[in-house]
Amino acid sequence: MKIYFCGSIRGGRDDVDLYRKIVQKLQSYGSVLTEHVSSPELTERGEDAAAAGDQAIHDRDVDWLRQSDVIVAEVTQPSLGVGYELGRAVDMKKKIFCLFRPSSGRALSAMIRGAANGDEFVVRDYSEDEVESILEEFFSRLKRTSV
Ligand code: 6K6
Repeated sequence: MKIYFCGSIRGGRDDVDLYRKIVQKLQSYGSVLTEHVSSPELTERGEDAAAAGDQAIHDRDVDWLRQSDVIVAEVTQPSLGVGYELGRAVDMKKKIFCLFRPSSGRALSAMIRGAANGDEFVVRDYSEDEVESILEEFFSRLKRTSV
């Protein structure tokens, strides 16, 4: 299974340790195309971004989105890029799982929460200590419904 993980980069790297934990868990279910999103070396400013070029990053990421079987997004830290990826993924009719932490004190965008339909697009409120069990639950349901 190919998994596309979305997390904030230029939107802010406050949750990078959590992204790492999520990506590690996701790797037990398949290959994570966007492992770099969880890298502590990747900062908001991203010197390597200049080397690759934004257009190359965009085109590669959209191509990976197309290839992926499932999208998992940590959406607590608002990010234009994550919102864009989710919009493109909806259009591609991908299976999407969004994770949001209400303990952040933030309110999730209506364009994300309002897109949830309990089937292809799932939004789950959670706390950090539940992250592994929530992913287990999601992937076991995914396996049941895709066989
Ligand atoms: C690195 C540091 C700053 O900018 C970069 C560029 N590098 C990126 N490399 C790979 N994927 C990226 C990059 N920038 C954004 N993305 C994609 O958009 C990722 O898949 C993330 O899920 C999302 C983050 O968007 P922003 O708007 O928070 O950067």
